[in-house]
Amino acid sequence: MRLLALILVLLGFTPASASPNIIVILTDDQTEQMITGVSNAGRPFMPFLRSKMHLARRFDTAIFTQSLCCPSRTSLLTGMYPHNHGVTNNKGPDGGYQGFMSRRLDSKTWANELRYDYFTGMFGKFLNGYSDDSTPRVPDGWHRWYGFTQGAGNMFNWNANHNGRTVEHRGDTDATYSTNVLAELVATTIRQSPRPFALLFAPPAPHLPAVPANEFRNYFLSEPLAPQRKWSFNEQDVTDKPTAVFSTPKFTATQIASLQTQWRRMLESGLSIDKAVKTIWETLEATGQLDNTYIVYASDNGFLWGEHRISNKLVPYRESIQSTMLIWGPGVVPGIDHHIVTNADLMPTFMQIAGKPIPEWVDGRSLLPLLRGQNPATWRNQLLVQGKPALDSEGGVQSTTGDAYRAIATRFWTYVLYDNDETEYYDLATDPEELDNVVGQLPDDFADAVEARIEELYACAGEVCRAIENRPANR
Ligand SMILES: [Ca+2]
Ligand SMILES: [Ca+2]
Repeated sequence: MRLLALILVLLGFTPASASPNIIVILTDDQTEQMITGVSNAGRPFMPFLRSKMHLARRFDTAIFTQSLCCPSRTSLLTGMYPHNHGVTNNKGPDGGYQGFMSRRLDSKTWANELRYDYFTGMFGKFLNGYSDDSTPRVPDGWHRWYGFTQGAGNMFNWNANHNGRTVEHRGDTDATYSTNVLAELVATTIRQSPRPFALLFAPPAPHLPAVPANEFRNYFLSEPLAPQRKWSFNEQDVTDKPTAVFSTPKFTATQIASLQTQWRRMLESGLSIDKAVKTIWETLEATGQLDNTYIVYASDNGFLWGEHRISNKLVPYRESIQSTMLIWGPGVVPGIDHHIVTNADLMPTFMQIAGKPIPEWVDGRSLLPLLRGQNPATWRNQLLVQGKPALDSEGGVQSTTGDAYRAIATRFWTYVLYDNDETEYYDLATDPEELDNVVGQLPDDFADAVEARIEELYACAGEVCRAIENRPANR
């Protein structure tokens, strides 16, 4: 086939359609509610995105293998699970950009695999610690690189490494606001790309401190903290929960007010991301490429906003480990899809889109059959989710914040095994807010089987992982 294609090109025939383009829009700490939700006054939090949601395959059970920036981003880039790529923290030898590069994982990303066929580009926050590196370089695989090097949390006044050269952005006008600048760079790249492109747009937004653009400041001035409506908010009875949660006091009125302010700022900075999506979408439309481009919209992890008395990611509760992933593209059948998907599935999906073999190191699976509306005979019924390793790589300190665990998440339940041997089980069908840990009511043989499966999944790689995940996960 390749030879035939080559001959046709030499004879002056161009293929009917070029390889599809790929754009990943990856946001930081944006929860599902912030992506798909609507304000108290009925205004969508992301109005443009919402207006296009009916055209997307909308995966409502997108589970993170580890709800933390670097582990999740590394899975998205390489298709590997954290226990195999080894980047299980945001810093230290097993974390961050340094942990990623010391393992030479830049040679295992989709960008690197696609670099001869595609024009690849990375715009924004790559991995934590990139800004700390004394001589940040351009990781392998990227033709156009625009990585944050300084003030990664800042939306105004920031530096970037542009293909090895430092670029400074100074000022406090919206023209220098990082989400806007990065979106324009993506748009320019779309217009100028000499061949099919595969781009990662990774604004540092809406991560706290979440400084909004001037144009959206106070847009959600009177917006209440939505999670406050849940029963799980400041959970009244935590006697069912492990020690870390049981020993956590409720949020005070002052703390709740502070959470509410942060919530509003994140929503306001989300409006600039929404504008960026519009810029990208309209640029694709104007250049006639929209129908030949896959667009992925995903967050790198979820977050708890006071549920179970917690304000954090990493923990095994659904607002932390689960979100919605949206994908548009040629042949994509729109609709809500309940299959369990994860960030590690994007790498093999892109390989299939590009017509390339899926590398042997990949643990995830291609989403292409689901995107085409097929119902595969077998699919993942469960996914291993892990917290931080109990031994902190910084100094060997035992984690006491409830984030040292391994868990199995299915569509219907979560079983959590902490490194200190505490356990949790939630039946999402009867208890979607995870108010009642009923692990004590499980038959012993079921709990034993789940814990054995956790061990199996923690040791698996590639095809073995996929086979274990496909097993039934009924109670
Ligand atoms: Ca994050
Ligand atoms: Ca409870």
